[in-house]
Amino acid sequence: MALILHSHPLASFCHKVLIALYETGVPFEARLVDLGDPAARAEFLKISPWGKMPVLVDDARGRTLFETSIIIEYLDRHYPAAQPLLPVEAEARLDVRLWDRVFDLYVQQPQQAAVVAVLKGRTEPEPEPEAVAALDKAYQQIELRMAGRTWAAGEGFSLADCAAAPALFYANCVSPIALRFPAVAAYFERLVARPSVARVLVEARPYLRFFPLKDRLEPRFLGEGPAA
Ligand SMILES: N[C@@H](CCC(=O)N[C@@H](CS)C(=O)NCC(=O)O)C(=O)O
Repeated sequence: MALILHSHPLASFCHKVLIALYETGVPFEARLVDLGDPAARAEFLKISPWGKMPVLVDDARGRTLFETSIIIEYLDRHYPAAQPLLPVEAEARLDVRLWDRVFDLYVQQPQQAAVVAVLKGRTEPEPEPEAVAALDKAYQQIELRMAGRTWAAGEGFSLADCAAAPALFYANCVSPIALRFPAVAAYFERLVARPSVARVLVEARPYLRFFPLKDRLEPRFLGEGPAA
């Protein structure tokens, strides 16, 4: 198969690219990376200089790509969805890229740091207060942004929403969104109802029991309630 995604079904940045792949509908092979296995890690480091997932290999075009925003921009250019994930018009494109950065840097990063701290037993069972405060600050900005909007940037589902879905999904376990941030909560519901996102979350289900904050996941995401 021309496209190979080296990834893990639990990893939030892998979800971001999987969502984009399902939006485009392009066929690809998902190869599971087990960074806990020294041999697999050594092999992975040959294609991922910083050892970060996911990595997309496009044999047909002779390219190996890392960094999720770049991978999605590449997919948008060479394997486009019915609706582009990055608008063609420069100002609209800038807006999409801005909100992609907001979700990666101000939501993904603190949630990842909090989850890693729990994983390493530094803060169990409560996430670090610094991470919770950083997320709440981000939620305040997203709340202002999402008032009256359907998607994070532009009219359609975009790269920014690919970034938002996994970021908010895991951040919600570190600092719950509902009640305090109604526009963010409503946006989150639109995201998890999107078929590409719902598919990624269903595929992640068998692995969610390994998520360090699994007790904070809503039962519906574990397949124990109404489907996500
Ligand atoms: N900025 C990177 C972040 C990727 C990233 O942090 N991936 C995580 C999985 S969600 C990872 O590979 N972690 C493994 C590690 O840091 O050892 C991107 O957008 O691709």
